[in-house]
Amino acid sequence: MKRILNTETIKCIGKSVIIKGWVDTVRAHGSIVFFDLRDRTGLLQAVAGGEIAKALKEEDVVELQGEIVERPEKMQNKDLLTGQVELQVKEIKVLSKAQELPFAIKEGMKLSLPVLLDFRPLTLRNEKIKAIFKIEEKAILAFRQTMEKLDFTEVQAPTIVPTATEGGSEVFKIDYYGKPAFLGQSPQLYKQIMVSVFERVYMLAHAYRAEPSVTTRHLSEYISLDAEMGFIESWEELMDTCEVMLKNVFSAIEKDCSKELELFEVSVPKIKKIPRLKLKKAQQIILERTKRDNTNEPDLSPEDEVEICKWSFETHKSELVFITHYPTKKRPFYTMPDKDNPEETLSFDVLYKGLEIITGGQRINDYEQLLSNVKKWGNDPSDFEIYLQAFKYGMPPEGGFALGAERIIKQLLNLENLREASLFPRDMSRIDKRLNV
Ligand code: AMO
Repeated sequence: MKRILNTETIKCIGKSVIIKGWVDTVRAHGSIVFFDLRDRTGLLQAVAGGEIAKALKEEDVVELQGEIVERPEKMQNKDLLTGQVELQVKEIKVLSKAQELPFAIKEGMKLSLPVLLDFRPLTLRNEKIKAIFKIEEKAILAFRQTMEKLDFTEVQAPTIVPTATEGGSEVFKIDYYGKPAFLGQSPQLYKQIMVSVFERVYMLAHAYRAEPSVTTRHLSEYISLDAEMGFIESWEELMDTCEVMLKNVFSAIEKDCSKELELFEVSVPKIKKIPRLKLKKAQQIILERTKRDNTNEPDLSPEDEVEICKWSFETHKSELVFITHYPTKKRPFYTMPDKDNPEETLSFDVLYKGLEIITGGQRINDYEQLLSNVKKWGNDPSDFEIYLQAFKYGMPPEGGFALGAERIIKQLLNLENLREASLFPRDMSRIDKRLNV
């Protein structure tokens, strides 16, 4: 007999079946044991007697043979997909015995963050924690499908690179055959090069940032969903593309992950037109609302990001907002200055419920201008030789953006810490094991 999945059992009343999975919860009633069996489709109640059943413990992996029967009306569980039936077990094969658990997996997100991460293989088995990554999978898939539909080509970028790209010192240096190299802070330079090949490209990249402090919004390694497009008519086209992508990502999550969203008691934002405002204007609004004067700052502080999102929601019913025209001196060398005011750039961030989830903008596509900026930003052009080649030999007006996968999920699900949205987070004090405790 071939194994069937738990959710298939509802069509098998009266039939003999084999199912396999993990023992989720065990409830002994005298000589009878009730337990839920978990497989990739969900839970199924099983009822068994005998010594093997009595010895079953949570997380044991078993193969069960038995008959699917309909539960009496008042014993049916409406909250469970298979709640109408149960398996009357005839034979139990233990495929793998689990050791005593350090905590009940049901505790899930109630566990402290260090425990959540120290026991990741176990805590990921929790229904709600698992849901985070089901939603993340859907977000990434929808990103990919949207870009494909918009005629972008998927490409892969190396992550061992000769130089930092995003400015700042947040870069991991590695020993590369006795020579210095770095882990890529972003696939930025490669996606730009690839515009000169395919016009429109996207990538699901891993990006590395040697963030010097532990915050709830930074990881040392994160998933960067990158897109870059050539022959743009205006830099606003980039924001239009972002909007389409976000709309698709959220509606795919809503369509395919309703059960998972319910666990978090959240719904996806309904995106129509995301408000767009210049950084200076945003700072003015924040000053008026809070009396906090950050009008001379080159960026928004975390509190300012929260405040401007509140404003966006109150005045435009939008949980997301574009902030544009960040100062030239604070953006990476490749960012296109606004020709009406070269102190500002044609760049943007998307903030969602108080946190930046996307950065993007138009790039400098003129070779001489780019070369001069590489030097102005204190870099050695020879480190950028391959990159600059693409511009030397013809690059159309272009731009793009990158979405932090963990960040959008954190914000959607109201998670307290970005680490909760990363399967195996890397931070200052952790590479699977704790480094400094
Ligand atoms: P930026 O550095 O703003 O821009 O990064 C883009 C997006 O990546 C996410 N992100 C992070 N997520 C988790 N941990 C971090 N340490 C971290 N750093 C960044 C954020 C952010 O919005 N090359 C440009 C993008 C572009 O212009 O196309 C870049 O990397 O969601």
